[in-house]
Amino acid sequence: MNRDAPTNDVDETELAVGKPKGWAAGIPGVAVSLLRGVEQMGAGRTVHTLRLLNQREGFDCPGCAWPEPREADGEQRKLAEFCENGAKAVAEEATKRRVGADFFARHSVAELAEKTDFWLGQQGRITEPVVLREGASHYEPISWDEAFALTARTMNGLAEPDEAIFYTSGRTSNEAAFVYQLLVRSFGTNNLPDCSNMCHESSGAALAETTGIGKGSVSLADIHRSDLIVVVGQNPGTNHPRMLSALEEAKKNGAKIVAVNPLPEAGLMRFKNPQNVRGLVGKGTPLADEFAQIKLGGDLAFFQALGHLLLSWETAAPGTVLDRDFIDGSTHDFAAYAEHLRELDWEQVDEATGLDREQIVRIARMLVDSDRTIYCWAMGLTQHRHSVPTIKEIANVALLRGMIGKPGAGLCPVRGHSNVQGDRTMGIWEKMPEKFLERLEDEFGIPVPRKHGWDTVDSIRAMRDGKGKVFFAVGGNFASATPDSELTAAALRSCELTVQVSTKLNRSHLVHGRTALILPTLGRTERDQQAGGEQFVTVEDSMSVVHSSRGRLEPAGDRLLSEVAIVCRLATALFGADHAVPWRDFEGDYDLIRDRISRVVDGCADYNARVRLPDGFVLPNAPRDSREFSGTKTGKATFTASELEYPRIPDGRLLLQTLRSHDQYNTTIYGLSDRYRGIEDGRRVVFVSPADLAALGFADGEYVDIVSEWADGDRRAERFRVVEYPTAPGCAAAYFPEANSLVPLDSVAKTSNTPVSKSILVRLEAAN
Ligand SMILES: Nc1nc2c(c(=O)[nH]1)N[C@H]1C(S)=C(S)[C@@H](COP(=O)(O)OP(=O)(O)OC[C@H]3O[C@@H](n4cnc5c(=O)[nH]c(N)nc54)[C@H](O)[C@@H]3O)O[C@H]1N2
Ligand SMILES: Nc1nc2c(c(=O)[nH]1)N[C@H]1C(S)=C(S)[C@@H](COP(=O)(O)OP(=O)(O)OC[C@H]3O[C@@H](n4cnc5c(=O)[nH]c(N)nc54)[C@H](O)[C@@H]3O)O[C@H]1N2
Ligand SMILES: [Mo]
Repeated sequence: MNRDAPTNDVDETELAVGKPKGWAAGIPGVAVSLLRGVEQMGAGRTVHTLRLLNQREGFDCPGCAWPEPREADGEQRKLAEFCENGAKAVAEEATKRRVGADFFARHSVAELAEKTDFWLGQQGRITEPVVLREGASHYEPISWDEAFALTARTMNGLAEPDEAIFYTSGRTSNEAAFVYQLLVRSFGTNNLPDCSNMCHESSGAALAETTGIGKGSVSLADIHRSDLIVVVGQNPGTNHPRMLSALEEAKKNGAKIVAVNPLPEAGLMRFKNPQNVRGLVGKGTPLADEFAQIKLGGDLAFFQALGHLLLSWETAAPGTVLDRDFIDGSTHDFAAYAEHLRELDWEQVDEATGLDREQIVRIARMLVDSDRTIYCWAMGLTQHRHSVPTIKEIANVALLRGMIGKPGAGLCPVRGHSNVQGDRTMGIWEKMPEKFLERLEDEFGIPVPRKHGWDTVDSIRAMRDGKGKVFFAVGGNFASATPDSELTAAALRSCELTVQVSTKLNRSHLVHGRTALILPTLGRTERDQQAGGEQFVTVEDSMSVVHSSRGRLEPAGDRLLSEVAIVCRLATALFGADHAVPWRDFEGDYDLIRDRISRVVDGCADYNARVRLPDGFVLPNAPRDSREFSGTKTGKATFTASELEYPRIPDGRLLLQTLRSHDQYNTTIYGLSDRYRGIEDGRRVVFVSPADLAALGFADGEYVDIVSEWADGDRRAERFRVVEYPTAPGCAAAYFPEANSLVPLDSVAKTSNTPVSKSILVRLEAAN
């Protein structure tokens, strides 16, 4: 096996297109996870590492935020509680390849900037802090002390704290997130954009209004117990593979599944569970009972149609459809919602969804026949102009039947990054509620700013306009993950200083400010040794379970610092040794940070003790725990009436969504294969339906430029291979981040300000 990084850049002339698959996981999944592990880590380390993944004594998977089974719910962890893509995520981090000072001496920044994201990520773990000095062509080593001094000097030299921006990606542990937001607020700003701004922000905004808490209301056990699961705008086979086991178990218990998606994703159709023999050699379990092949952005219309049908059936046969007790006792504004949906323009529903009316009626019937319905969704719903009203519409339909706050039922936004939900709980948000800020102020006796900070999109605008001058990122890959790649790159380049706390090389190291730092950090798999002994950290999964994670592997290098240590040392450089916050003590013993978390963060009392319980603890969630909605304005769950909106597609145009292949973790490209969709050895593809190809005069295999149209002009992404694919008519797809340059910065969801990455108006032009 070759453990060296590829020396050449990828050659996409090898790109091959085969038939899409109708099932997910099974033997190829197992084989791929082992192969990727052995390639990057060697055989012994692969077995050792995967054995600890998601086990109580081991570390939390750095992949997605899907929860583990809990004994408290009468459930058991499996011996191998991970999936193919989790194993890839671990292999990426536990790789034996290294990027040290010699690497940076060999490659200029200009040369590295020509490489693909795949190549960059494949070079291995960064092992020492490096600096790119103003005007220099290469990164060069710098001592940790000097790196912190340089950062502190630049930050302290700003005219005001609001000129600095502090980004977080969702892998950061609760402890690191807590000290990081404390540093940022001690410095005097709330400029804390995070990946969530581009991810589930729309879910948070919608749910805060309807149920009073911006999180989901189901547990893993609920999924197993439900009798109907509606999966909307989500591709679990690739992005949350362990969810397939949960869906399979629910099916075994008699549940039905409805999949709503413009693409017939393999993981929604049939699952071959690698954990059992039937799954490995047999046909597997069929999943979706109904597949509604909806058009991009048609979901608001779809859920209004469902709501309309339920309401009219109730009128026809009172007392048979709605959960009247729940509606009368626990909700608000039902009358206005019902009045709004009394009439429905079915022609608009037809145009918006592209679905058969009969299928919509069948699905509405399934809702009526179900006693325990769960609604799951992800990026297919959150990254549209009208995402917030769309998610509120799902809540409406759930409320009609009382499907919240009872076993086997509820709302389930399926989170992305493994600790994105925890970071928010710990205060990573540009607009944390007053209660949190007040407690922070009381706990530490420091003034905490109240003016809301910039989110991701506003941070880019601020840098573009010369108002944001220092950009600091704990994790992530801001330059690649954000919209309008060229504009964002120019914005980053205008900064005085950019600092990236990273594990691996990525585009954000090459799209840099006048001076740039790369600060290498420990990954979650690695042992974290501090003055007070070996440390563990804590994380929160998609279902609000908080638990510990302890790295076991030898660190990738002896100069790496933990994220907590980096934040604490920077704080000391910034504020001096006798600051109100005992940064040094925090660095030495994370229990001291957890003591503070228990006093500042809601629901975290007695944190140190409870995270040491074998399965951790579950954060309180009033809607789920007691059917209470104390977080809303009225103290009741809120029905909302929204105008029917959907994207219009002019003649000769397509709507483009940008999504993930099976072989990437966001901007980290594991490989060039999108197995389930039949793509091998390439990523610059655009999936188009046969009918659209015929209408537009293109054919499978041709090369096109994709041109997006926006009020301020066109944006072009060159040379994509056309792939004829069974997507909904009018709706095309290409991979993120290759297509990010097509997303206009100002194309954002109302209320949540999330970039509209799932409906970009484009035309195709023959490539030169
Ligand atoms: N292996 C792996 N795991 C991951 C990630 C990864 O990159 N790789 N990323 C992590 C992160 S941060 C996140 S947020 C999640 C993302 O998880 P997903 O949301 O599953 O990710 P996407 O690839 O963006 O897929 C969006 C899905 O929604 C569908 N869709 C798009 N637009 C619409 C629409 O208008 N209506 C409906 N009904 N469907 C639509 C698409 O066809 C696609 O199936 O996964 C997490 N897990
Ligand atoms: N067009 C389009 N754009 C999108 C999306 C889309 O669907 N379409 N999805 C959006 C979504 S849902 C999200 S969440 C964002 C993701 O945005 P980000 O979170 O910014 O991006 P990632 O690719 O997850 O970040 C990967 C980098 O994180 C670093 N890293 C990995 N592990 C660690 C660690 O333990 N510590 C530290 N410090 N660094 C680490 C590595 O250097 C790696 O290169 O992208 C968004 N952008
Ligand atoms: Mo995400």
